[in-house]
Amino acid sequence: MAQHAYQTGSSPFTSSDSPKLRLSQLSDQLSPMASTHFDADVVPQAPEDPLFGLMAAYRNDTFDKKVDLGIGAYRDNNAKPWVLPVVKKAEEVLRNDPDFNHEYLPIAGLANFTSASQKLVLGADSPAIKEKRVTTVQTISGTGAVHLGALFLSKFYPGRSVYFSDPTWVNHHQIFTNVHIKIATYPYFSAKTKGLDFEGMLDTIGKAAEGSIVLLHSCAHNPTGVDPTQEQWKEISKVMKEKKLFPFFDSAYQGFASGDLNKDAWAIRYFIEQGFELCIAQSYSKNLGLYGERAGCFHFVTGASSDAESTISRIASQLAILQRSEISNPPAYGARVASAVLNDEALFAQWEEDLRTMSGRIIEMRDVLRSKLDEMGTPGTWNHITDQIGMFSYTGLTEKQVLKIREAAHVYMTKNGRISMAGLNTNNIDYFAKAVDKVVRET
Ligand code: PLA
Repeated sequence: MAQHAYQTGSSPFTSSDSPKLRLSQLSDQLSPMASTHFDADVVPQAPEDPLFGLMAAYRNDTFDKKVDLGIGAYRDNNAKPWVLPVVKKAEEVLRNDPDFNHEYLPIAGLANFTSASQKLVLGADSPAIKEKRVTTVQTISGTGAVHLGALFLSKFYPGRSVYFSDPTWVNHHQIFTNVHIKIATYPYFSAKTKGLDFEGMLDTIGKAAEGSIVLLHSCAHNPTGVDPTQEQWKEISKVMKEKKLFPFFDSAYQGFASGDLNKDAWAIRYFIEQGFELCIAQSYSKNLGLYGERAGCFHFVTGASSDAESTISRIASQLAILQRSEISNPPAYGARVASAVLNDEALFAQWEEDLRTMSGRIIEMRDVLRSKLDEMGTPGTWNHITDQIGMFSYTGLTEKQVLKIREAAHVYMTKNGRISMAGLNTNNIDYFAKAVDKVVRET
């Protein structure tokens, strides 16, 4: 144990010393004996998180016309966060429930939330649910689900690499690196067409080592807004089956892409029909607007077999151990809100309407932005704005242009040229389109 060399009794410095001097004197006195084995020099300064750093920069900007197109959080037409009407109703139900309390949830989470979440993503009549081949753990939203899945795979599926789309949500890299899974990438975005590089994707996936993990965005790909068509998903599935690859679906935007919860889950359900064993990270941040409540699930689905039920029980038991050591048990409030919505027919119908409101407004903003750029004859092609889907558009603006538009017009977007479409509205879209036009012509 480190020993302390504090002098007791008299003060080691006089009252006229400056606080800075006093501190340095004190540290001189302490340093010879207070040293531990911890070498602070091994801790380098880490860079600020680019996305949360961007949010802070936006907040500190006092310009009245500033535009926030950074983080993927829905905003209404007044650029304000939107509490979904269905969430307000569900919260009222909770408030009036005499049994509402703040007890711990079980390790695997709120049971009627996790079971309803399985149905939401896999479909109510999913054979995997009927055959009891699915296990679900409530997580710290989508991020926690990706992490729990990665941790589980690092322990029970070791030595495999994970393949990410290039580009992908940046946090995927950090999460899998933290659990020491090797990372590879497959081509995804074609800079030329600003659409899917389907051939490149299939080619690389087809060459991956058997058993590799392939991370797929089930819909509304982040950051590109480019999704495979159903025909393309079928081909991806075929190649992955041949190579015995393991799909890891990140489902952070179900209902947000098309406004239709079933349509947005199509790829996952198709892969399960094809007999894949797979896992899913599911988030309610965007589709229920529960960002800060951290509501989500991790699902593991095994293939059909006579001992599937026993396999799934063993997997569930191990996930529970991991969960217990990581977070003990998940946060309750968001899961209770989501559960109230998922398990009530009238609230569910209201939710579907709210989803159509959000996705509809985003689609409308895509149309308006594209026609404004076309009308101004802004150099380049802009069809990708309306071809892309979901929360984001990958504009094709270069890093230089992104920095310029921030400096000159106070428009905030990530350096890769991604914009959160929800940050646009009828009040700022004209300003934004003109700023894009200017930066494209000048930079
Ligand atoms: N997966 C993908 C593909 C995401 O885009 C995000 C969030 C998550 C998981 C995690 O979200 P959750 O933990 O809140 O469920 N992406 C955001 C925010 C919206 C972020 O980076 O944390 C984004 O702006 O990219």
